Amino acid sequence: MIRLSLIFAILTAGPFHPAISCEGLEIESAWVRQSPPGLSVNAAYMVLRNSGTKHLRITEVRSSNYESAMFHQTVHTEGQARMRHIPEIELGPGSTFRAEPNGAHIMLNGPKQPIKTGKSVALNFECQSGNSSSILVTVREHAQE
Ligand SMILES: [Cu+2]
Repeated sequence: MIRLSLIFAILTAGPFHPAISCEGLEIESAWVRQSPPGLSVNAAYMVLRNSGTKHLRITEVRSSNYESAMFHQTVHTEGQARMRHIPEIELGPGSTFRAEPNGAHIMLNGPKQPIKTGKSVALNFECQSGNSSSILVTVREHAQE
């Protein structure tokens, strides 16, 4: 119960109140990294956790601020960093998926408006259950401590 109330406190601390409706899905530490000028992609990072008792599958991610969005995994092969598309995120009960710099991320392609530090980006996660969870994520230069 302590953990749940803590998460509630974090979610309600910001100016926006995210509506979370994928059963059991908790989203923490979400941020979008500001890209260097001229680059038309951004990466979003966060921790996705299944706090429920059922298997959770995220089948799609979208953003109304971008032409397209998808889960990516950075893979290092032969001294090169490549990005691989992750079609689905599977979360068993109690398990966590971390999207962090140099690892997994949500690739956001083709911003519809200029994306600047301090702005909010909308992300929508669709789950296999047919429900979806929406959050607003702030654009930052670095992860928040
Ligand atoms: Cu990517």
